[in-house]
Amino acid sequence: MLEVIAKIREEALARVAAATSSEELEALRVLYLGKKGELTRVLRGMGKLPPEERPRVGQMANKVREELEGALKEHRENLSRREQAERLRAEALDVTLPGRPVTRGNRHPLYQVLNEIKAVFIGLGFDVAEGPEVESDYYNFEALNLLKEHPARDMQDSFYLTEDVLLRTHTSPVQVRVMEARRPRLPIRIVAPGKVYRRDDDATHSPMFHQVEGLLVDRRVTFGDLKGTLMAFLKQMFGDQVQVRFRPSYFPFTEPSAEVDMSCVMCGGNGCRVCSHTGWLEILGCGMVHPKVLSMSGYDPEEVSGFAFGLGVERVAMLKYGIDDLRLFYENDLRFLRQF
Ligand code: 2U9
Repeated sequence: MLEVIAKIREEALARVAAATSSEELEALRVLYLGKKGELTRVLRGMGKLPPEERPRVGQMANKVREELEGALKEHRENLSRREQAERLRAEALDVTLPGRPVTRGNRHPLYQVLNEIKAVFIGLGFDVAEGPEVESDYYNFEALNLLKEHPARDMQDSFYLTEDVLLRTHTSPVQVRVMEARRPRLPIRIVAPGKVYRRDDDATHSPMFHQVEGLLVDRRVTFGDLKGTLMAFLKQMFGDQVQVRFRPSYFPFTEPSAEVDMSCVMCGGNGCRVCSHTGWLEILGCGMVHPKVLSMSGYDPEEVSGFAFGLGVERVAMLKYGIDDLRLFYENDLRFLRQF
C-alpha cells in the first residue's frame, strides 16, 4: 500500500510540475484529490488493511495529500503570474509614446472663397442677407421681371416642387424680400450668398451651385457707383494689377445691363488656354435695377435707383485655383479638398 501511495505521489508531482495551464492543474487536482481521485480511493480502501498498518498508511496518504495540495497551489500561483504577464505583454500600452497628432481640417474651398467674397463686400459696407432655397414663383421670377414666357421658367430649366413653388434659380429673391421688408428705409446695401439650383450638369455646370448677388438701392445711385464698387471688389479679390472691362448685355431684372470681364489671372492678359487666348475672363453680371423691379417691390423709380450684380462662386474658385472641372468640388475626395 505504501508503495502504491509513493507511486501516486511521484507521478502526481511530476505531472503537476509539467502542467502548462491553470485548466490542466485543475484537471490534475480532480484526478488525484477529487472525490473519485486516486489518493481518495486509496484512503477509502484502508478499511481492508490490518488495523496495525492503518495509522502509517493514513499518515502517509495525508502527508502526500498535503504535499500535493502545496505543489498544486505553488504551481497554480506561478502559472497565473506567468499568464498575467503574458496578457499584459499582449495588451502592452506604452504610456511614454507620443500621442497621435490630431490633423486639423480645413473649410471647403468653395466656402473659403464664398467667405472671402463676403468679407470684401462687408468691408465695402454691405450687409449679408439670407433667405429660403425653396421659393415661390413670385419671388423667384415675377418680382424680377421674368415674364411668364421667359425660358428660365420652363420646367426644363428649373426644379419645380409644385406649379408655383420651386428651388430658387438665383439668390435674387432674397433681395426682393429684403426690399419689401425694409421699405421705406434707405439705403439698402446687401449681398445674398447661397445655394441655387438649375437643371444643368457638365464639367462647368452643376444642378446645385453657389452665387453671391449684391444689391444697392438709394437715392441717386449711378452706373459709376456700380463700376467703382465692382472694381474695388475685383482688385481686392484678385490683386491690384487686375484690369476690368464692362460689356453691354441683357438681363430682365437690370437695365442697362453689363457683363464684367477681368484680365486673365492665369496669363495676366497675354492669352492662354484658360482665357481661350483672349486675355479676358468673364467674371460677373451686373446692371442698374430695372424700374419695374423697383416699383413691384414698392419703390418709386423716379425717386430711387439701384445697382445689382451676380457672380458664381464655383467659377471664381475655379479661376482662383486653376481647376478645370467643377465636379471636383462635390466629390468629397480628401486628396482634392486637403490641398486648400
Ligand atoms: C434684384 C434686382 C436685380 C442680380 C444680377 C446678374 C446680373 C448676373 C449671374 C452671374 C453668374 C448669375 O451665377 S450666375 O450664372 N448673375 O449676371 N445678377 S444682375 O440682379 C438683381 C438681383 C435682385 C432685386
